[in-house]
Amino acid sequence: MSKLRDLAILGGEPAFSDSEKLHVGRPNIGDRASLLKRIDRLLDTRWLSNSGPLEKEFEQRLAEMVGVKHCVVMCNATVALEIAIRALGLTGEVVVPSFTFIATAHAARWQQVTPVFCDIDPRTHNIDPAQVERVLTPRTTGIIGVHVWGRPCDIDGLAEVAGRHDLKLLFDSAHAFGCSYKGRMIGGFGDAEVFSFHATKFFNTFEGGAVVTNNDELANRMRLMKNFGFAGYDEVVSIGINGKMAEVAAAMGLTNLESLDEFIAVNRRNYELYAEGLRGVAGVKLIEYDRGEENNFQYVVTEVDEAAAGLTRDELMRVLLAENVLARRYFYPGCHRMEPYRSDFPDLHLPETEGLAARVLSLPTGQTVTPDAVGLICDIIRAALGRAGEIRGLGAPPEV
Ligand code: T4K
Repeated sequence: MSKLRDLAILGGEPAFSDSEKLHVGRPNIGDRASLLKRIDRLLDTRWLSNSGPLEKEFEQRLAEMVGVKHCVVMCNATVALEIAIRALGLTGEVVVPSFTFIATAHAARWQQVTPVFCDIDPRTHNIDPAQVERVLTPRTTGIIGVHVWGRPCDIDGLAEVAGRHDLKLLFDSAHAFGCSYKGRMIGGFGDAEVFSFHATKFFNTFEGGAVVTNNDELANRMRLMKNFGFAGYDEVVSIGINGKMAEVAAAMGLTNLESLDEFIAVNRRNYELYAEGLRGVAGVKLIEYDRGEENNFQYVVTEVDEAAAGLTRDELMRVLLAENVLARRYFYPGCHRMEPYRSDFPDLHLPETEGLAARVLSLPTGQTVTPDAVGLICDIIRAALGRAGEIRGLGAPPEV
């Protein structure tokens, strides 16, 4: 890592070399010895999948942590969402925010349920219950709330709308493992909640996900669904799919649980350093977390205001890319602007979602990002804004 001399976009050396490239979503990895010991054991016993002992232990640990009756772990969160959608009996239309990862919408659509997009509250980045109410139709059977960046959405507001219209309420909690809402851990709200343990999440099982719920019957149905509908060795009682988690993934999960507090502490440290480094930088605003709640701080998200910063979000992102800082513009351009939804709803305009999708820039954090690296990234941002005129003078940069 070199000190920042001249910005790479203006002809200087990149602050980070190719081998030091910083990514958003670089995996956190817990204690290797502990992981390898578990893998050795599972290889010795030759029990690799299908409700193995590690999967059971992992489910139990997660349910205890979150404070729910049932945790059903799965191969990833997208399949977990699909299974939850199907097990809840959602049909017709479900209301989802457009400002989310495409998997939220695709999971519904893959189950032949139409995702109907609604706008967000620009202050929280989350689905807005008042906007949900506007897009309900007689075909609506449910709402999928998303806790974007791990910041809980207005759960009470959504529950109120769902209750009044007799709708199911599912949460895509892919970002919110380890977070709380009004003092209760995320996971116990609505009819069910879905976590992602994908490699890029702060807590990962390589690939993985889970549905958590307090509903016994729903949990049973999902357990059958994730295992082809098998109720016994030779007895299939319903249609199902293969949504199982491999034992090696559960081994990673159990190992990473042992380092969960450390992962959160590192994220928190980096978040605080970014906050300090970007303090007073006009036009680059870091999102805030409610300090009265549990947070995982896994996303360091800024909003770039072109008028105040002198650069657009995309211009600033190109400056960072040139320095080998792979910042990401999640969730640009919004699900409703991606196929097949763009063709399904060609006239749909969601002003808050579209405005936010043009401002948001996510910065690297996690185990692989050191305090020095955070300092350097903040220096790059400050330098870029200080030389906005020259950067703009470079003309229209190529599309990223
Ligand atoms: N709902 C929400 C709200 C979600 O955010 C997600 C997933 C889901 C549902 C579905 O969960 P899963 O079915 O995946 O369990 C990434 C992840 O693939 C995706 O899981 C995540 N959200 C989303 C926000 O981010 P991409 O397209 O950004 O991935 P990619 O390949 O560009 O990787 C991101 C960065 O991470 C890259 O710079 C490279 C780095 N990376 C990635 C992997 C996989 C590594 O350094 N090592 C790795 O092993 O989607």
